[in-house]
Amino acid sequence: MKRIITIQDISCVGKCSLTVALPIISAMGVETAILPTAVLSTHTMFSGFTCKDLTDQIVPIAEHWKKEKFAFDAIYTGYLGSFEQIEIVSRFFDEFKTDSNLIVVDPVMADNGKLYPAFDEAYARENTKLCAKADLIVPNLTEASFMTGLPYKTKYDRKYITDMLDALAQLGPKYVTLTGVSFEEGKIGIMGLNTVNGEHFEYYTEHVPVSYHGTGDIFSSVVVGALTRGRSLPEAFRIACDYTKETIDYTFRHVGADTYGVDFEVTLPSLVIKMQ
Ligand code: PXL
Repeated sequence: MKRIITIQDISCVGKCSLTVALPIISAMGVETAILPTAVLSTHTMFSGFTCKDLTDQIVPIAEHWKKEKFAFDAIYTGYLGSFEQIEIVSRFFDEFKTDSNLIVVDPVMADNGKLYPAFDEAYARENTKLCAKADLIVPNLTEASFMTGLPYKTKYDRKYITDMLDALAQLGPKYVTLTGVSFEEGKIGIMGLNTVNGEHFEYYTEHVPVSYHGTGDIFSSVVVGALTRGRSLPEAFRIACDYTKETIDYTFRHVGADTYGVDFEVTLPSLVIKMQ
């Protein structure tokens, strides 16, 4: 069985980061090892959340894994909490990178033109160092704009997106994909660039006009699961776009569904079928 390691926080309530990566990637038939970077009572969009930083645990855990000779088919990072964590995770990449495994960095730090409460622009610049070591990065437009210095726009043309992809490629990853791209009212999706062959790929679904927390983490988890199971890049993004759209749609249509995160628990069987 393939095994991945995902490095991000545990937000105990709030359906994001590890509480979605673990069930989703496991359901895709991939062993999901976790390295929790912090324990929060909720994600940071709730006020008054508690946070226990676990930075001092990362190196001893990694050293133990080295002794045990554990290897990972993919290393997937999401929300990280500090400059120090970026530095330590960057060294983790050096230790656990092999010729055949895949490093996927989701530089979680911003959305809708704004940085999340815990971050500033210097943190965004620091994240570019992690992206430089990745095989694949999956920022949204806001994160891409903070990392490249290009302006954030809500109305744009294809040139704006391809320029953004080129600027992200300059950071160093092999494959770059922008999420939340929309050229047409009612449609949303991804556009990516394979820097090895210079080809672009893109995929769009219907845009359900609502926004839920944690959907980016669900999307990235599905991409990592599908790639680890041997799907091609365009296929992995198609599965992730379709599943994320379906899950947002289900949540939107069901009165009483929690509004802080989507009801991925209900749609997981459909993801399992997509992977057959
Ligand atoms: O979904 C991204 C995320 C993950 N973890 C924490 C967060 C957020 C977004 O706000 O606060 C702690």
